[in-house]
Amino acid sequence: MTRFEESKKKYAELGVDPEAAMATVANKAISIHCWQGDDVTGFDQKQGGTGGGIQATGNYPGKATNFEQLKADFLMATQLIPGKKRINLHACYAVFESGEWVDRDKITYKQFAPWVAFARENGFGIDFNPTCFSHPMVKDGLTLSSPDESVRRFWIDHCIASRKIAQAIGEALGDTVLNNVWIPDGYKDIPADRLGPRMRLKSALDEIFAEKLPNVTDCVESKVFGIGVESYTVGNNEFYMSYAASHAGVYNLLDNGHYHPTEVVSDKIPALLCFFDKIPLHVTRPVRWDSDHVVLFEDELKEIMKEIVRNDALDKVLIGLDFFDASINRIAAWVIGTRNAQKALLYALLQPHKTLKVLQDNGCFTEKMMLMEECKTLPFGDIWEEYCRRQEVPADKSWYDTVQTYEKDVLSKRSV
Ligand code: RNT
Ligand code: ZN
Repeated sequence: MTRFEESKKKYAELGVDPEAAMATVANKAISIHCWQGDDVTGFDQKQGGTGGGIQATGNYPGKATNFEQLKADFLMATQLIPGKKRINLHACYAVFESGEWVDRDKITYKQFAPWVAFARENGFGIDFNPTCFSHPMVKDGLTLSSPDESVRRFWIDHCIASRKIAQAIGEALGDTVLNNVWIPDGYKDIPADRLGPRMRLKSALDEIFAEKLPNVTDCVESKVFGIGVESYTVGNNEFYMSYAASHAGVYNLLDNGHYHPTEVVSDKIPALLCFFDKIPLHVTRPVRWDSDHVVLFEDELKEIMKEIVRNDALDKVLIGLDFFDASINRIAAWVIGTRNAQKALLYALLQPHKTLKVLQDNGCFTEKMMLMEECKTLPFGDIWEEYCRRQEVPADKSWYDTVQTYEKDVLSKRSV
């Protein structure tokens, strides 16, 4: 008997079917953020990069500086990751022909058709985000909540343009595209008016979402604070949760770096499942703050995936990743983080959820604790390896050799 077969028997004793688990994880798309490839720089500004409370730190050599390089790097990474993939794009990744340029309020599907061709060739889905940061029209740190009408107009037009692009991408791929609005708006120091900016944001969103678009799932992403935006965030949790709850078709995206440190997204998922038929996620790893470290195979990630699985919410929860580490090989960052998301999902699918629920409902808390702990040392690695083999990606750390070779042959030759 192979190790896999022996392990399968162990899981079967608990009523868990690894074959079904592997089939399920293989079918659940993970939306991989393109912005890990270039530290959230994009192609549309001379001075790209982060701002408004988000920061990519580090200067590991060899980052992608154009569409061709980013595509090549993304492809390299995805070849080492099992499962179904989507590519999460930001509007600043507009692809311009030489000499062509339009500002963000004027972008159209044309600048994203090359991404659609790339997605189609490789069997990826696409998700989309307006880019309301790293741009001269961010005034006093504000976009959609700005008191300056021309600033607000620019960003409303950008968000409307982004939704139209998302719709066109959806039509082209015969799919539904998630369009996520995150803005950096807030104040470093104590505001004199907390209501005004929120009322302006609310009416901006009403304008942005006015048109129904059949191939778009709209969502808004809240946040608690950012570096330089410590005292007040316009789009906080209460604001966006209420907005989503009162606007059919607009969902509340949960980024697990965007809450107070003892709050957990794993507990928010089953709360929102009582009210929403979709919950988009940004899975990240906050270290002391919203630092967007590479996702690791650790407890809260497993807990998030368990909540998705045990509540039968695989069709409702849209899993996207959001991390950007510029201090390590960026392709390895993608591979480690996304393999971990896949790994945690498979791990969650291999837990005896039904049995554990019955124990909870019958008040058998001792037995529930015992079983939960025993499950932690089941031979999960054997199932993960088998899953990778079936997906024709490296099952062990040998994927790193491929990344190292690519670094030597391709990344190290880039002049940045
Ligand atoms: C920022 C948000 C947002 C961004 C990306 C680049 O705190 O998490 O999702 O990270 O849009
Ligand atoms: Zn996010």
